[in-house]
Amino acid sequence: MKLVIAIVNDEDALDLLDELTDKGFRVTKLATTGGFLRSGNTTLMIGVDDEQVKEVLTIIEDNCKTRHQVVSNPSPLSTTTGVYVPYPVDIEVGGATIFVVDVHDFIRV
Ligand code: 2BA
Repeated sequence: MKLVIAIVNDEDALDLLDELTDKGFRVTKLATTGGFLRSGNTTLMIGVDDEQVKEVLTIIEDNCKTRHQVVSNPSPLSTTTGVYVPYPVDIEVGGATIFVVDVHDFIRV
């Protein structure tokens, strides 16, 4: 058994959740925060049999879009004055960041 941990954009999360549950997968949704942007994202935990991993990855890929986001990054105006001015930086976020990990035990009581 595997645990698929998928970090996705909030805007993609509900459609993705719908498709996964419609197809019979069990999913846990967590409200999470990205360490870099410090903004909300969604983490889904999906426990599946080994042979179902490929189908889950395809569903995630179909539902999660890559986005460009402009963030304000403080940069030193001068190293001697220590004055910082924000400047815009374009970064690409997602579609999804996915970890697939082995499950040692799966227990439901
Ligand atoms: P954040 O940490 O908020 O990162 C959002 C986006 O900012 C990243 O998109 C990436 O494009 C950029 N970014 C992150 N760290 C950076 C850095 N040190 N320098 C330059 N740019 C940086 P994604 O790579 O698609 O990641 C989306 C979200 O997935 C992340 O949100 C984080 O919540 C999660 N994530 C990504 N890689 C991870 C990892 N190795 N471990 C745990 N969570 C991860």
